Amino acid sequence: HAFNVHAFRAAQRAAPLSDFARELNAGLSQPQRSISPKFFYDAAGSQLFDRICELPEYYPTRTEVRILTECAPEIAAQIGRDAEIVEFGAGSLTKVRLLLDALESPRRYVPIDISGEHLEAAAERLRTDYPRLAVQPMVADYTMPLVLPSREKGAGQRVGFFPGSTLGNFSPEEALAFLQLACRLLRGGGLLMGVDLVKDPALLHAAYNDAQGVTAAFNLNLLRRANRELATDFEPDGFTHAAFYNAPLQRIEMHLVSRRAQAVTLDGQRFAFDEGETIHTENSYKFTVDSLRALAVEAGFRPAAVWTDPDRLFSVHWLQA
Ligand code: AVJ
Repeated sequence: HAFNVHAFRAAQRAAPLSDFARELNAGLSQPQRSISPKFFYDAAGSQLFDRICELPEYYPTRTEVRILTECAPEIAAQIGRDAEIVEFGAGSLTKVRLLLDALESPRRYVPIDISGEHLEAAAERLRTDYPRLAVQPMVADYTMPLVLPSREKGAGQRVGFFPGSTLGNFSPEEALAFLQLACRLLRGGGLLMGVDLVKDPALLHAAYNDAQGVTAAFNLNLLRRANRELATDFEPDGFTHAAFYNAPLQRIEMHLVSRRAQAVTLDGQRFAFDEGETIHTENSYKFTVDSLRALAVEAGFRPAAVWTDPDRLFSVHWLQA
């Protein structure tokens, strides 16, 4: 176990320049400025995201939870007994409980996350609630090749779990690359993945432009985080939230729009913004059941079952590896 939470934290403390500083600098230097959505999730951002999941307009979380709950017996039948679950990008480890509750004698659970901060505490709570389950968190970047603990003797299928439509944050090329890696890792087992579906753009628009402004606060938190961690001097009211559906590319785009001509300093470097110039902060791709299954085939999977809600807002796929 070369990668463990404590070693990672020690390495983080020693890091001279954070990933955030480096990527923000690179992102602000491009003609279309951008920053990866992975930086949304500091403590404040994670809290705002939890509030997004409760919003009346934000249907994905509650719809996926409903599908996982209602279809759990069918999902469990596909997976079988003594399974080993590997979750890609595990946050608070709540959705996996729906799966664990439905499975017969799940053996091992390996939540993989780039941030070890809350992983060990969440793992400990899970150990308390599932005393027969071996919970083995890994701090790693799951978009890079990684080595899983070797399979236990007599274990059932190795099953990847990738809920929340996180796949939608990847470009089509990145999504294919991730699925290819996952397919290799899960050979002989499968991937259980939740993805958001293409739908009426008005519903999509509402989900990312909520009336209470929580999504706006989530987006703007990136600038507050930069001010907190990197001592940048973004003015809190200098930017506004923008989110729209890019129909040809089947994705929601989120941006931060400069309200006026202004300049920001990062690491002694000055970045000038025109009025209306944007920082692209997120893509959230939407899929059809068929487009997702075609992508999975391209990555080497055999798409098996798919579950959706009656309104076809969201989908959960069982892809055999
Ligand atoms: C966690 C990437 C699935 O795209 O819907 C929610 C993030 N951004 N509101 C999404 C998000 C704005 C979310 N994902």
